[in-house]
Amino acid sequence: MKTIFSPRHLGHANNLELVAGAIVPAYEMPSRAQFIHDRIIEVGLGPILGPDEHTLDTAARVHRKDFLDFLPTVYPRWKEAGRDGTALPFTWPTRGLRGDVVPDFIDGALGYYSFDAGIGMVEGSWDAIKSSHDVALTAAALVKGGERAAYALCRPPGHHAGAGFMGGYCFINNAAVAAQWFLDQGASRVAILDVDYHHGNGTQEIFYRRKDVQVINLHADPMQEYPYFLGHKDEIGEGEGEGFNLNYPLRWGATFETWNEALEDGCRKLVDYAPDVVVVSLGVDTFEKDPISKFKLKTEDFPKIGARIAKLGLPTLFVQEGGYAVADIGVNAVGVLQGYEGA
Ligand code: SP5
Ligand code: ZN
Repeated sequence: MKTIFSPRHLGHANNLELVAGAIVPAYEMPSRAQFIHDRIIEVGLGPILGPDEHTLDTAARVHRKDFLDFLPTVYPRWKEAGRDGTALPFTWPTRGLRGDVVPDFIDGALGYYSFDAGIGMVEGSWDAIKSSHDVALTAAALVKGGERAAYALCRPPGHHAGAGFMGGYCFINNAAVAAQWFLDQGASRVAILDVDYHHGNGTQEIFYRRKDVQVINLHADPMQEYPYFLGHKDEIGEGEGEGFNLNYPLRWGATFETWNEALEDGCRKLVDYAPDVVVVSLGVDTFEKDPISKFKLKTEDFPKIGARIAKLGLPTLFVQEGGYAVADIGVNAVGVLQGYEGA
């Protein structure tokens, strides 16, 4: 399997986030991608290639134009305000506040275009975000070109980013952009299978009223876990999209056995949908040693996930999302891909 990867992710570094009452170094750090990169070489998964430059035209079909225009301006405006370090929001337009006016000053605009403080940006962040987007589209083109599967080693990840907001380490929704690109290239239906520990709220929001993209999410129950405000079972899609959004919320402590039952059910629904291509939002933060998660998957379980996905018999694009047990992330993420290849 070919991997698409860009060293430009390295510019998105040394940023901070707000967790458990403290400002801490962001869990979403550059070494994550480097560990995966090195593991690919170690096991000889296949060639690692750089991305081609892509315009943001496809992104503009799943994101709001004003949001895409805003992203590259964040850090320049942060500096204009006389700051350095990490650009972070601290005020959000919740119920009872105006959600329809973008404040002029950067602090207000950051709150307007985000839903949490997990989106710290530094000087090199925009370039990394753009490269991650390019990585996803370049890998998508490999699949469209006839590869059975391809791996987009994206960093930063994307599945929490909605049409008009960032959050949860995510800025551009790489998987959603890739899905839209497949449709624009002639696919009739695309399924997105999100196996990250956290609910892919952004992906759900983007496609909630659409039937051309089926969104299947396995994740920690939002009653207990981030992102808290989306990901319940009764969210099934709306209008034309009704029935095309499937959520499998699982309680803290879920083992592979429990998790795998949800995967099986999701795979059956996916096969019924008969998509032309599958986009896998591949988070490995379901791992038992993940520092911010509470599922119990073991290293030996990840290849089984890949093998099950291979059994779908569909062209597959893997898009990297979360996973924060940095020392194990390479073995686990590449384990999924090896499981796919071996099946
Ligand atoms: C892409 C992705 O996986 N994003 C995840 C964003 C999670 N942000 C919230 C983290 C909350 C961590 N709380 C537990 C702290 C344990 N020390
Ligand atoms: Zn996650």
